[in-house]
Amino acid sequence: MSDTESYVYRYSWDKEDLMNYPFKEHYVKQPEVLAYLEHVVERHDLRKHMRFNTQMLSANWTDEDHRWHITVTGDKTVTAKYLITGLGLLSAKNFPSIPGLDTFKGDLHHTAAWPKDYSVAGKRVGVIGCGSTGVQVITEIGRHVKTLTCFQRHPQYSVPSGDQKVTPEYRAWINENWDDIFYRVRHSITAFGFKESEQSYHDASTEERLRVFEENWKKGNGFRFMFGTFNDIATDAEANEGACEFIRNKIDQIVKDPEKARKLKPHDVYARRPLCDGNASNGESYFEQFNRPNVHIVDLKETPIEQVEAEGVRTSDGTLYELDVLIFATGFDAVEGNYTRILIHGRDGVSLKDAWADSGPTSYLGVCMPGFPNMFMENGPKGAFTNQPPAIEAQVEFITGLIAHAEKVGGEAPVIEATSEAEQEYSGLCENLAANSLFWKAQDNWIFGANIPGRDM
Ligand code: NA7
Repeated sequence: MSDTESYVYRYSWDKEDLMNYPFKEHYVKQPEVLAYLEHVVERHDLRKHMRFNTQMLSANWTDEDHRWHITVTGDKTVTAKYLITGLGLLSAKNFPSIPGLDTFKGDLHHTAAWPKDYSVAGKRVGVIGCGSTGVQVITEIGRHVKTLTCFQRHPQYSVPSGDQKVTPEYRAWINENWDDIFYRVRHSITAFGFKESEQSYHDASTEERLRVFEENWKKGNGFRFMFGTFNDIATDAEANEGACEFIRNKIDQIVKDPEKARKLKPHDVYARRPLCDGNASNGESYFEQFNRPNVHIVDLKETPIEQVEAEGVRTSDGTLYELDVLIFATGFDAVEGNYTRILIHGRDGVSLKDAWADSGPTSYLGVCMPGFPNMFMENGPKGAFTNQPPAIEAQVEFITGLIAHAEKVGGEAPVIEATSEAEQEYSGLCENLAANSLFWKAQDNWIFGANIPGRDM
């Protein structure tokens, strides 16, 4: 399930399609996301531009002809004036290396490559990871499985999504307001389509704080809870702790077993990820799952996984959790993982990996990199931390504008390249913004690519 409301998880540039294309719930699920993308491809006759089962192996810029020389699988080469990468921020799976994993006799799956039609019904299931996907999986399968053991590294601040069926009145309201909706998206910080709060937590009374948190808990959505309640939850430690305390109280109220509630309650800063959970299919929340006698929580800080064995997972206290299925909801090798895997060499044969070796993954506007002329990254490092489709649209507009200009004034072999000064100035801005936020304080945060062991951010 996308954690963005359906009406702003789509393209804004086809108004007719916005008016007519159906969506049945407030949050789109994977099959609907795929169906929508396929629909857009058909509608705009895009398939003729696509090559499937074609992996880019390397790309080399040559100054002699101002071209990218790209090798793809099947021993083919492609020469291009411009190279635009759409490698995604989150697409290289993170599979933590756990001793004995290959000895496991049961089924092993990653949530990012879920086998269609695979059923967990009646099985003994283990889930490692409880980030955005983990909480959704746990919420969805708890009622179907024989046992569900959730292996948790950090407890999470998860709020309800507020998912529900789309009523005709709701859809009519959206259709009447598309222009305003996308104006608000484009003129907001997070691009989620809700009004971001302009009020400081410090300017509200205790009663008002509670009222605002409660109101937003009921409306649902993790980003709304973080950015729609008060304007300093992500930047001010006291405001942040106010939100944390509210969520911890909710966990205490929801989870009946005090030992499970203790393990589920986070005490660190609310800045790892603004999670939300629960979908329209059953209306239940993540925390409610732990009231089921078959759903267990294992705190990996107290009892780390020692090894995987043929029958299941053994933790440091000697317990063997017997499992038929082990699900990795462990996320992605985020941010630059996709880039450094592919051999992209810019000017003078310097690879992206080497260009980022000292500075860490960087860019100008999340799009361009000095030394890599005529290469543009969709969602590159230091891109926007927002609802992604509008951010991608803004990047596409920027890139196509640059190319159109270069084609007009650049002659036969135009070169577009960010300067090092621009990249450094932009990087400095990003680092200052991040330093003034609390996101740095959450350990092992994928937002900074710090969820992968050995990654020095
Ligand atoms: P996330 O949000 O990165 O979550 C991955 C989860 O896996 C998270 O709970 C991690 O723990 C956990 N994890 C990662 N490595 C380990 C190891 N080695 N042991 C135990 N647990 C581990 O990925 P998702 O796929 O859920 O979502 C990605 C984004 O998609 C999401 O943020 C939204 O923006 C959309 P942690 O909590 O970090 O301690």
